[in-house]
Parts: sequence; C-alpha cells; structure tokens
Amino acid sequence: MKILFLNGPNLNLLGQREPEVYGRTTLADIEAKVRERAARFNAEIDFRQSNLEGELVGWIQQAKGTFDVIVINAAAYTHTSIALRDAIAGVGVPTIEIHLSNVHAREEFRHKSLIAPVCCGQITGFGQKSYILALEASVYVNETKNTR
Ligand code: CA2
Repeated sequence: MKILFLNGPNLNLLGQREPEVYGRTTLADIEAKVRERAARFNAEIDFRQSNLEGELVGWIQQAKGTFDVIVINAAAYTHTSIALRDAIAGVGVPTIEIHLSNVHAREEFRHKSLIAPVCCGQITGFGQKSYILALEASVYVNETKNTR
C-alpha cells in the first residue's frame, strides 16, 4: 500500500522553535520513524511539507490513483481552509487528520477543524506518536476499505 503524508505550514520549524508545545523532534526525525515503521507493514511512504495552501490542494488532487490513504497534519489550515476540505472531499482517497498537540485542550480557535467532517478520523495529542498511530490507522482503513 502507498500512503501520502502531508504536512502544512510551519511544520518545517519543528524542533527549532516552541519546544515546550511541539517537542524537540524535527520533521525529518518524524519522517525517519514513519519510514522505519512503514517497512514492517510493507507500506510505501511519501512524506511532504508545504507552507502553501494551493500546493497542498494540488498534492491532494494528484493522490487519486497513486495513493491508498492520505495522512494530513494541515497545521493552521486545519482551522481555516475550505479549499483543503473541498480537495479531500473531492479526491475520494481516505484521509486521516492528525496533530501533534491536543488541539481540543488548546485555544478555542483550534477546537474547530474544517477538514474533520471529510476525514475518516482524527488523531490528536500524541506528539510524534500521532504519525505512527496514523500509519497503523492507514493500514486498518486500507484493509477495511470495501466494508466501510
Ligand atoms: O498540533 C499540531 O500538530 C498542529 O497541527 C500544529 C499547528 C497548529 O496550528 C495546529 O493548531 C495544531 C502549528 C504548526 C506550527 O509548528 C511550529 C513548530 C515549531 C515552531 C513554530 C511552529
């Protein structure tokens, strides 16, 4: 199976700023852990980050026919982007929303996710483990896709 991991704005700064909120692990560290674990599941990973909403929309649109599952940490766009929501709803590839922090325990503006209603599920608050949990959830979603 092929899984597309998408990361939104400012996640390229992980490990360099605000370690009290997001930890000291870099996005490259997380990617390495995801790749290591994916090998056990025989899953192929593509791992990308962009600060641009349109680029993320383009990657979601192009996922059709290439990827079995999308995992997305849309970062701040989670709370603002109708464009990402429409792209996820339109592409027909099962999508899992993830966050490092527990968005429901933070500021009220982070409690609302515009993409949650068009995703299969949400994993939030487990730090870098959210990515590993999403990998496992992707395997489950792919295995059960015909019964969902
Ligand atoms: O907890 C998450 O994964 C978030 O998606 C992270 C976003 C935030 O807007 C969401 O509400 C929750 C922020 C990503 C910015 O990451 C930074 C990392 C280091 C320094 C500054 C920002």
